[in-house]
Amino acid sequence: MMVFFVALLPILLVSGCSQDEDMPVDCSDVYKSGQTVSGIYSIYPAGDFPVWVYCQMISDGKEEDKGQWTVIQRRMDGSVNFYRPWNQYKRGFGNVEGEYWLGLENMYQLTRKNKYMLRVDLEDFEGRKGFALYSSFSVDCETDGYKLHVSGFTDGGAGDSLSYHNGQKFTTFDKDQDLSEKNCAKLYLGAFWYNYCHYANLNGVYLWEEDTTLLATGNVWYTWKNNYTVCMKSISMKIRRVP
Ligand SMILES: [Ca+2]
Repeated sequence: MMVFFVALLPILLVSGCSQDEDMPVDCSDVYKSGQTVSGIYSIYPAGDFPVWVYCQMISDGKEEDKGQWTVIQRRMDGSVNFYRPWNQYKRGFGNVEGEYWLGLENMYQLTRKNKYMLRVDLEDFEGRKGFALYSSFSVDCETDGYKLHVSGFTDGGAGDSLSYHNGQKFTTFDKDQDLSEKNCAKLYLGAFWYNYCHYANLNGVYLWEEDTTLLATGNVWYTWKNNYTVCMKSISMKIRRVP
């Protein structure tokens, strides 16, 4: 089975590094080029080298979901360890066929040039689904800590666990940029735009059942269950360019 990794080394760039005008920046471009089936495609967030990404092209028919989503984070089976250092959250890691993180630098490169909306899709272990939609999503550059900007919440049943993280820098266990006197990534075994510390811990530990041993260390989204012990079976964070 072919395995695609996020942020592979540049695929042999020929003659200089000039950007081809037709290189897709994101999954919207891929879609407009005629690739309308969900799957793995290469995009060029910074214009110079390709990054593998999962494109969810299919719309659910509702106004808030026109498809053409660029998936920036995905959990589905616990196969990838998300407790990782800064450099890996910066560059991206995992397997685009399954669980992965697109990388903060790619998120910054995408959202600096165009406007994006964000949708967070969640599913629990009972098969219930919910989502949260944000009309605006962007990430600042590394020197600004990859600070998160998110606004324009619409409830898809999961409630709003992300607005609390708006304006926060990204924290990993080896880079503390949160507001707690401790390191929230170490406390909650994840990596996120922690505040003091979280309502959402989407990069937290993948747990197969409700676990109260270590409170709030799972991949929780507090406002859905009003509970820090119910973990998610699957998560996808995905963005789509808006005019
Ligand atoms: Ca801290």
